[in-house]
Amino acid sequence: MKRRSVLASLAASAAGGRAAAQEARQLGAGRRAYGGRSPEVHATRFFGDSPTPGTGASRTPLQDTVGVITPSSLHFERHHSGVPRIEAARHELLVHGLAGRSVAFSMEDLRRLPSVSRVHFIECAGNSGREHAGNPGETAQKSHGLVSGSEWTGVRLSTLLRIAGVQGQAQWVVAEGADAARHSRSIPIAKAMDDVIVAYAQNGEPVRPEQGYPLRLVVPGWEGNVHVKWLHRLQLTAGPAMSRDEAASYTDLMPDGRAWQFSFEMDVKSVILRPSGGHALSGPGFHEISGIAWSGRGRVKRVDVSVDGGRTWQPAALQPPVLDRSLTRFTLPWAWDGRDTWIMSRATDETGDEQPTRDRIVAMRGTRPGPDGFNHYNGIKAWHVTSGGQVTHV
Ligand SMILES: Nc1nc2c(c(=O)[nH]1)N[C@H]1C(S)=C(S)[C@@H](COP(=O)(O)O)O[C@H]1N2
Ligand SMILES: [Mo]
Repeated sequence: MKRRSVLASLAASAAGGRAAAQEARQLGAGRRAYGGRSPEVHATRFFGDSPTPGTGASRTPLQDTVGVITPSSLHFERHHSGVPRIEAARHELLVHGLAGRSVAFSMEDLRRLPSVSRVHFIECAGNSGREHAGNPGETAQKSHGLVSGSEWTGVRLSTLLRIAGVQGQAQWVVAEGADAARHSRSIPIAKAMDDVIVAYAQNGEPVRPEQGYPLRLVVPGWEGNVHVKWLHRLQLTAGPAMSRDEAASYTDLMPDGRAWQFSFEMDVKSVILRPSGGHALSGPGFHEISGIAWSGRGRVKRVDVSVDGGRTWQPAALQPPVLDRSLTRFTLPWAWDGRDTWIMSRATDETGDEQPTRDRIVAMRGTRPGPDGFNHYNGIKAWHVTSGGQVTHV
């Protein structure tokens, strides 16, 4: 859209300003030792009932976020046996197995080691699976809210493994959490030595309890389940542990009855967040389309947006920073003509992988009954904009 027409349509739609200068002046509130958000802001995580307390997930209100960092209080949660209460002063991380020697690191030990800070997304493998099943829910939060972005700070896993020493036969690292489920996942040694972070901080403060306080694994680009929270043990092994979470669940059933195992990387995906399901456009004219794209295989290279139901596509702008295996914000100026339409986004990552249509995924993987659909579903997401400006899911 040309700049002049953007401004013209905005000027036409903007309401007359109120005389700010005439508002009464009064002394503001005092200082606070720990800040909170404005009482006018109400975005919350969403969760339904769950059969047992402590299990289940809560979803990030993506439609209320901007940029690529999710406020820690709104980071999605997924836990299998609740949030354990852990005292950092007494917490230890044991590295053992096919190591040169067993080492128990205290939190203080970890703080003394060289640190890194990286911005990465974490996404549950089940995120947007209900799109596949055909019942995604009406908002972006319900359909795609099991992904969040944070800056994670901690020690490289490779640093800890080098300190403990890695025996020649060690091919895997089994990470275990201190929660009642003793959640554990196996990670190939090559990934462990590459970019995995043992994180003690998130967005500038200690990791939140729901995110794994005092210590969690961050495994850039890989399915959320591998990012073991409340991390207390790392065992070097010759083979994978075949734990419940990598054998019974987090495998991907194919139409022929066989299953994919260890589908670690999250595929390229995107979703338009503004406008998205539940929003109402105030009228025809200028609206910025804004959304997020991400890939577990590297940086997002491009995002194309269609505002005519997929007939034509335009390249969206990628808002810096565009980081490796991080949420990436895209925007497109849009002059809505007021007519009924469908808007959708299609991301491509730096490996050349392009987000597929739902039809293509269904052709490859079939459909099966069940409310939650498949893991690792990354189809193109469309929103319906009615002539009245209501935005609904398709
Ligand atoms: N110890 C432990 N780690 C865990 C889990 C768990 O239940 N226990 N859930 C996993 C799953 S399935 C996901 S998707 C991510 C979610 O991380 P978050 O709750 O910080 O968003 O944590 C993973 N790590
Ligand atoms: Mo998950």
